Amino acid sequence: MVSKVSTALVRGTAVAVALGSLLAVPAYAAPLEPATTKADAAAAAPPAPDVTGLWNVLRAARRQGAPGAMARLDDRGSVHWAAVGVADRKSGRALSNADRFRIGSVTKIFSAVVLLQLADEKKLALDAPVNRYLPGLLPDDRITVRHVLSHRSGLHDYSNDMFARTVPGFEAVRKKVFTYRQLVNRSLSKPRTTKPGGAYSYSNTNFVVAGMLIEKLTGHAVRTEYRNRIFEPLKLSDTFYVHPGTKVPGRHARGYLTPDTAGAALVDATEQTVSWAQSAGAVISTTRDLNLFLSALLGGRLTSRAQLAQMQRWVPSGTNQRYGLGLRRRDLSCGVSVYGHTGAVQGYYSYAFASKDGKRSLAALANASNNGSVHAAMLGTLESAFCGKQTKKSRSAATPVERHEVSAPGNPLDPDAH
Ligand code: REX
Repeated sequence: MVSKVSTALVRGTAVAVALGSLLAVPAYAAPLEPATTKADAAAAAPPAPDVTGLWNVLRAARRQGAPGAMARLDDRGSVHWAAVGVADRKSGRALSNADRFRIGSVTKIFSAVVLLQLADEKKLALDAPVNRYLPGLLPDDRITVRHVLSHRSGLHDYSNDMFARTVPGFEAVRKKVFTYRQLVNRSLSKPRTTKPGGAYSYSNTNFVVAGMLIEKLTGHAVRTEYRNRIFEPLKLSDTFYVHPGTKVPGRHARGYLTPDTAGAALVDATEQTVSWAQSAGAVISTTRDLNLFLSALLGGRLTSRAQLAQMQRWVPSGTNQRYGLGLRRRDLSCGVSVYGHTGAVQGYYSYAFASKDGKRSLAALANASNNGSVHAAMLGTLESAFCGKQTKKSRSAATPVERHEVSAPGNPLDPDAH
């Protein structure tokens, strides 16, 4: 818990809480790697954070077009937080770390945790075919639960087609309610991208299948399992799954989607069902709750050690990146690795990462999306939080943007954004 707050760092427009286009996907070979590497060891004791740098990153994200940007860093009992810009462009209310927001694919960690708990309870085998639990769902009996959770199933990502045109694609589904099966059927209407267990190929379909597995194995909606297994035990009181409700409950940041046409007005995307993502991306949370969640996960308080190790069997997923089971690893420019997920749903770019031992965690938000320059800037929060102060030269070696960490037409990536 919070024992000390660095008040010197609480400044700027925002206020803090109570204490407390996708780029083309390269083909990667997908051999499983050992769970622990040299980089993991370095991550256990990261350099002191650069909080001034963190503020600068948030300001850079604003300059790139985000209405607001914020971050919260929890470091062995110290809390640093920072926020710039607005939560609501109409009212002009300042963004605050107390604001709830849509976390997009950070949801995938929650879904994976539920399934790993079910594996702990011997109700699920990671190497069993998905079709053992959901007979006839997938067209290939060789696709296993592990393949799905590591994006190696080859199931086409239906959201690529859905959002090929960003604003019309979004408006077409904003109020829609999909069944899981409808989303899987959309995927199955397209050829698969790899053979079962082949290369990493990111697809939201995988985590829709994960949601179906949770419902089938427990007999409950994912909302119930998230709540009983994670939200309530960890006292994540600002974390919700409201699908198919369209509102973010309570105090929240509004989310602004950047149209593909340069210069077009931002679209307020706050209200939507997020039914297109559900167990792949529909959770709502805060920076505080995300830090609590990742610290608990990496600290071994949500699964057995054995399942946490399964979660961290990595496959290459991009430059300086690996994917485990619903978990990303990013290898930063200073040699430290961090563990968590990025998120992108319309209007919200989110970031939730922690050190190997979970004792340092960083959650950040920009209330913009479909803006690659904002995203590239926000990745700098990880460098500041886990690499500390660096020379300009070492920063220029920072990790580049990956697929599904999105670049928008008309918004070229800004190499200086860090
Ligand atoms: C959906 C389109 C992108 C967003 C997507 N998001 O697949 C998942 C996610 C849920 O959070 N992925 C993250 C839209 C990044 C991850 O897995 O790390 N883009 C937008 C477009 C582009 O419509 N045409 O930026 O809001």
